[in-house]
Amino acid sequence: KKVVKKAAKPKVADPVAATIDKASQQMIRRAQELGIDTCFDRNVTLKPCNIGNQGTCCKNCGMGPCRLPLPKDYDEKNDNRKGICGASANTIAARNFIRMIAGGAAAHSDHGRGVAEVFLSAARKETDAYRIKDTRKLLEIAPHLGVETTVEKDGEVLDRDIDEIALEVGEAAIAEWGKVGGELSYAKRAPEARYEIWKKNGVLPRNIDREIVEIMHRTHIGVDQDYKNLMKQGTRAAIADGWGGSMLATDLQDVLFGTPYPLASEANLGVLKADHVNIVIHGHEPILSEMIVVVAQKPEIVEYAKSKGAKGIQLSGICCTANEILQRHGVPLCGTFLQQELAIITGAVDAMVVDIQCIFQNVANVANCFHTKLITTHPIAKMEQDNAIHIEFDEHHAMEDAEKIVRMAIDNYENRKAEVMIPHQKSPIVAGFGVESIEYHLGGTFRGTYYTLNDNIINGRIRGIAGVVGCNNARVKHNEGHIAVVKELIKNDVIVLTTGCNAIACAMEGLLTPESAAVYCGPGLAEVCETVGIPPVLHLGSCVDNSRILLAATEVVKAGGLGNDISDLPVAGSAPEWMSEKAISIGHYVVTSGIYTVFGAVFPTAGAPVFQRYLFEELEKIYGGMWDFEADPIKHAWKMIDHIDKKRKALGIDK
Ligand code: CUV
Ligand code: SF4
Repeated sequence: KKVVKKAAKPKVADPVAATIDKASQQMIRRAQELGIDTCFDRNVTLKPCNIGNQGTCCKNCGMGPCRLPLPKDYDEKNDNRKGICGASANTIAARNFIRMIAGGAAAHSDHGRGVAEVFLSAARKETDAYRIKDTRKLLEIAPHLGVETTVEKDGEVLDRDIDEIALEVGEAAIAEWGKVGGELSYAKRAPEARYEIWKKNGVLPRNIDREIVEIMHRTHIGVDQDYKNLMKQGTRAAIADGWGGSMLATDLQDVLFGTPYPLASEANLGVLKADHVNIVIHGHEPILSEMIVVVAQKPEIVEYAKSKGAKGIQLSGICCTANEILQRHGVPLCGTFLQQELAIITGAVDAMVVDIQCIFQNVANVANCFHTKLITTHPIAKMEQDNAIHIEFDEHHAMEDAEKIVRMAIDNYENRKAEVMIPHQKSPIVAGFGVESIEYHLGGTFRGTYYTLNDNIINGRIRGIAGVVGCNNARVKHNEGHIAVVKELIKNDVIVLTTGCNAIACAMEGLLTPESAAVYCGPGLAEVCETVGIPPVLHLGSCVDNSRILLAATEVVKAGGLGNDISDLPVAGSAPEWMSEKAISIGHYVVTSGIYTVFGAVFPTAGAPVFQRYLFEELEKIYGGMWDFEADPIKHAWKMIDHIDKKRKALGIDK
């Protein structure tokens, strides 16, 4: 008898279970109607490997993969799991963990290096497109790189020439990646007590590249097989990222493009406009996107768009590039990491321009179903699909390259075919905060008046500070964790500093407006926000701008009254929906800078409980900060609040 099998209907995601965002739900449904798969559908069909998930699968040599899942009857005293070479579960999990740090630190730091190179060519006046814009910031960072800003002549102290300073800063900055001897210059920007802890524990970075290379060496088969010693190197590379590669990226970007100050904009897919040429910029480096912003505003380019029947050009961003051009120009946020495919599904994107990091290869496939041009721009980030157009962006012809890209998008406007469907959802936002503007908005200093941050923490109106950051992760409901954690924190008077995709999630939810304070905050935080007119959730920029959080914490320490190290502050960190290696590097430099940090979604060390306990408990004894994991967002927030209360008590400022 012939069995006729009905073709199984492809399994797809339930849009309402996949995301809390209505606009995204609509686009997931739309994609399914059109038969185009998105990450939400692939999450249903592609299940993660349970052993890899636990962090105990090793494939560092050709005898593996050696897989060491946690046994059901796990007994810590008799754990004799080992790989062919004898590597223990702790060794394997620690090696995997610090390789993630290496990946993350490399990504941030290579981004920083790219900025430093452009900075140097701007300082050498080799390019017209980039100039030293923010001289105040330049003068502020110069001393930290050993560059004098004044010169003594005949007993008189004179200001040095700005161009000379810029050149020396550029050269000193580049050297941070590979100098021979010495230590990371910016390590001394941390509070003195913090620097001493790093020094005592032998984790002061020598230079940025070396620490990453040494991770690759030490995790090769048969080298470092002591999880504590492996983590020391992980710490050194993470500090080199946070206080080095990332901080230099932020500083040099601020000098080149301007230090952000608060400005208004909008967020979510509804920022796309049906009657405009839509260019979506996605990735991380402002080097490219800054030029696109400039070109898209040129009158002749706008005229050109109009000549093709469009009303104008609408730029918007995805991922951290979005945060960069938002904070400096008010360009609206199109969406988070998980909305990159959905933006194209609208049928209204004439070009998606990408550079580096967090770009799904599948955007090329989705673009292929529409008229959308997918343009890669970076020599280290191309795609195999034929429809991906590569226009290499070079700082020496930056304007020409940007103009070519924008014109290509404009020319493509008339090719729109599929019915355009743009969700109407978008939220007003205020973004662009930083150390400078927090100080400015809260009394012009950190301590001494009714308005300042320190005084409000001491008097208890603000219970503490939380840094809530990081990615989205298709394994958990899009934005649910982000929003629940942040709302619980502000409800309990904890002010939130945000970056990355958490910042975009908060933006979409309307939490980045001063008006949201009255709706969502506890009475103390609401009072502060209403008095000074700031949102309870402050958008500090992209992932490399987590360095702004480190510096804000440092300023709070230096202003006094709250102990003498970052680990004394009522502060906690969180990444509710992390997924990238960069998030692990960030988490670890935050922890080793003295901040208790909770991750949601999954944690990649569950298969090695002893090693995990080292991260979650033992690290506190060394650094005053430690890791934790909590998938439930309310419990997650309360772990942070409890830690904040513990610190308040130790400071003697508990109510
Ligand atoms: Ni760099 S790293 S998903 S874009 S925050 Fe967003 Fe932020 Fe994570 Fe990527
Ligand atoms: Fe297995 Fe050791 Fe090779 Fe890892 S390094 S794959 S544990 S033999």
